[in-house]
Amino acid sequence: MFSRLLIANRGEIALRIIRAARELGVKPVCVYSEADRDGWWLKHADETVCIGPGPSVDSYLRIDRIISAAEIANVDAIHPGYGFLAENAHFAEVCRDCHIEFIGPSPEAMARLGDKITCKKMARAAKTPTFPGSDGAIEDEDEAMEVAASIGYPVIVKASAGGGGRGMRIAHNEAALRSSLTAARQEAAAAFGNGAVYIEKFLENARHVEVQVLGDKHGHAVHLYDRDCSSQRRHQKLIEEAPAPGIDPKKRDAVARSAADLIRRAEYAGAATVEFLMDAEQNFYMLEVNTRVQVEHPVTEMVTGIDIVQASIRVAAGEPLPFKQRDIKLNGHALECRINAEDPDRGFTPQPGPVDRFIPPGGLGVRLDTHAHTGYRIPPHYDSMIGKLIVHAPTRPEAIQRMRGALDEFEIGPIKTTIPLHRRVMDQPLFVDANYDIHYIERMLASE
Ligand code: MV4
Repeated sequence: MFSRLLIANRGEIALRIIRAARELGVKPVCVYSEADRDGWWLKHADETVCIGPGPSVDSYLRIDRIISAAEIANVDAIHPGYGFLAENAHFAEVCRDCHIEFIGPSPEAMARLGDKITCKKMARAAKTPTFPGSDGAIEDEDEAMEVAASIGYPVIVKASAGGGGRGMRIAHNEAALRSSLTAARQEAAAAFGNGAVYIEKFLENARHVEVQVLGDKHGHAVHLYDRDCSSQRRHQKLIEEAPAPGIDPKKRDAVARSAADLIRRAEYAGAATVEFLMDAEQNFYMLEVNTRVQVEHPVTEMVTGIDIVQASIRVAAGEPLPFKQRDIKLNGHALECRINAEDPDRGFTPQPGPVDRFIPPGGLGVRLDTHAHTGYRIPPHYDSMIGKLIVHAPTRPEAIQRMRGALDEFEIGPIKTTIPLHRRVMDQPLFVDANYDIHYIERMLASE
């Protein structure tokens, strides 16, 4: 096991990684920006190194400064968390060149799965279900028309280097496809330096279901079942739950196993998430693979009892996965509400500034992952998520009831947060009946 671990991140995920490192007897080292100087997670690090001014381009995104900090602090590994450099294959490569273990996949595995076209090819080989569409990059307009004619409209044009909703266009007919293709190519080339695009059948009114996977360096991969992340607005998830409601047990097992097969074939070590869309008939289609630990990993931890962050550190240190697929059992239901410092009544505008009042909820089955507290000042430079409220209960209705209570106990002020929005969602019949899709939050907001 490592003796010292540098955390190249901030806020709640830095704290989450500190806790996992401590439990493994690994000494956490934190880098921080000038805007995070007073962050209380830093008090729990063995050593801290300032890496520059508040804006992330001058600090948390600076590979040179993070590597310098790693050398100064004499760490043997770096955990990137999520966001910032977590899915940057160049950063993973620099770590390797500097003989520092990157906690995550090899740069090669990251690049294979990060490129949507190679990822989809690997998925097809692993028998992970994918959307019908082009076999690889679209070469010319004629090919695009042929593919679209064979799968039928509507189709979606996606950038191979895109993801998370960037670089996509929907086309309902030939004329629209012609212009979408040109525009998508140009956008992708400008935004990602890679103009490769592909086409697939566009599915409306789907659910977003994703499978948590863990791989090690000894050729093993297991899945930790699924989460539903359909509760989102503009590709920002708001509520996640595990397991995904309304899936037949056989179907659940088959899809999850296919996700683990993909990760095994990619020779992937670490935590990964295989994203799918699911239609009303429970057909699954892979979207993309996230090569990092995700914000919503706690819901899976609650229903499986497995510490995903600890596991990611263990496998990076070369240990084999400490469990087999048959050891992994689902227990109860978990929900996560993202607590963002945003004003839902003003288009979700960020709310930086002082938190004068912060009264956290508690009790059986209530988990709060946060770096915020009374007296904390939210810096303007970063993501507005200041915490994640997670509940675990024997059944989904009990989890919803527990979440209602926890949201009622939770007080944050004077800044506005997403807490009142979550309270409304917990009383929405569509949510309570799990009768929702990827658009229902936006529909609910439009109808209010
Ligand atoms: C799709 C799709 C419908 N059909 N692909 C959006 C983010 C990126 N991961 C893929 N996305 C989508 N791909 C096909 N073939 C609809 C979306 C999509 C979406 C997916 C998940 C969660 C929210 C979404 C919101 C709009 C569109």
